[in-house]
Amino acid sequence: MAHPGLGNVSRFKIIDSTLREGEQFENAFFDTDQKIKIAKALDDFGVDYIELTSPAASSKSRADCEAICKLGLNAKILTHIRCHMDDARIAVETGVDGVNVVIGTSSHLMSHSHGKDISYITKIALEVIEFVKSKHLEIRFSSEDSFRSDINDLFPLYQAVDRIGVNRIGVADTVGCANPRQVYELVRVLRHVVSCDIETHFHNDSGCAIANAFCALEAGATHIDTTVLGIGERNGITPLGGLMARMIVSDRGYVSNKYNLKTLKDIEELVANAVQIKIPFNNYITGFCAFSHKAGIHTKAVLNNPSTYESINPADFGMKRHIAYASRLTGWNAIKSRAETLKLFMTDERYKECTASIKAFADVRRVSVEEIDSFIHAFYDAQKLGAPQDTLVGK
Ligand code: AKG
Repeated sequence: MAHPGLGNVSRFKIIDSTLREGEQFENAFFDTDQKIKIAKALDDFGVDYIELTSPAASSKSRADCEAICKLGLNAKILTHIRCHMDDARIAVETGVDGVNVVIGTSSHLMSHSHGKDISYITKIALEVIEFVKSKHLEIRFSSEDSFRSDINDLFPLYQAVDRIGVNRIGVADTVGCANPRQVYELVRVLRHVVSCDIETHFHNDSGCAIANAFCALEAGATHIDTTVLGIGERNGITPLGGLMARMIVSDRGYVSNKYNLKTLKDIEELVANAVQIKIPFNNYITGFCAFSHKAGIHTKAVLNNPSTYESINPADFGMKRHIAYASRLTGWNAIKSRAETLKLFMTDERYKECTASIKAFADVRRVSVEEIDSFIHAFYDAQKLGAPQDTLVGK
């Protein structure tokens, strides 16, 4: 149950929709085996809900939904359907724990998609909700394109479904146009308009999907929709890993006790392989340079205390930080650290001389880690033999 007036940054739930919204990603085709692996991995990670494609979409979708329901996962299984009795009748037969119902409420969708007006929407919503409730399943009602919908339509509709005991209402930024302030305002008011839980779904077209999810929680939303790597229609929705990155900075205890964070990379690789994409270099947490430090000023401080330039501890996610030392920006502390790792101990003066030579070398062209390691070795050996240091530059 929600706590009106208080943010839910420390008690949110995740509805992962990789197997629904994610199936709408351009490259996605999940066979049954892949869906089961992904569902199990998400369950192991600890997501609260797994949302599946409507069983009305195709016969395979229905069979896969039934198969996943039989796995006996800890996560609750939802299926996502149109606000239509035909879909609802199929959904309740699949073994799901709950049904996520959606219908467009913006003038764009009412005019150009389903063609129904708000009084029809209210009537059919109530009918579908009563029906699903009569089967003792969880039911959520969402207004697609909420941020371009008229609040004079939206609020009475939400109130009507709340009155008959819907478990959650859904707020969806279907076209990714909302900004964090708008999200905060809408959810804050809604928090006082309905007593049920509030689920939110943010597309990332304008780059606000994570920030919007965070602001929704601050304003009192209870559930956030995610997908692994953010895959979904167009450029997708709030990514699971990105949400974890945001939330662990706000409440490390809640996030690290509740979710099995060390499995994030494996889940992302599983999904990336299934949809034939590479994990982006700048991906939250798992991107190849997410915990790399390069400039001399940064590496010196991080070697002293990582919190100087890290807001997230990579170890929380089973990741490692990386000190880059093969560049013209390298500082002597990084070279000293590397030399000590190689068991090549020198005086600080020597490390500084070695660094000056390395910087001169790396100023000319791109250099590799192996080259710098041999350089440190040569410098170490030469100093033992008493060779002049400047003879080493560029060798
Ligand atoms: C969207 O509006 O983008 C959806 O995918 C549906 C979201 C919902 O059911 O709340």
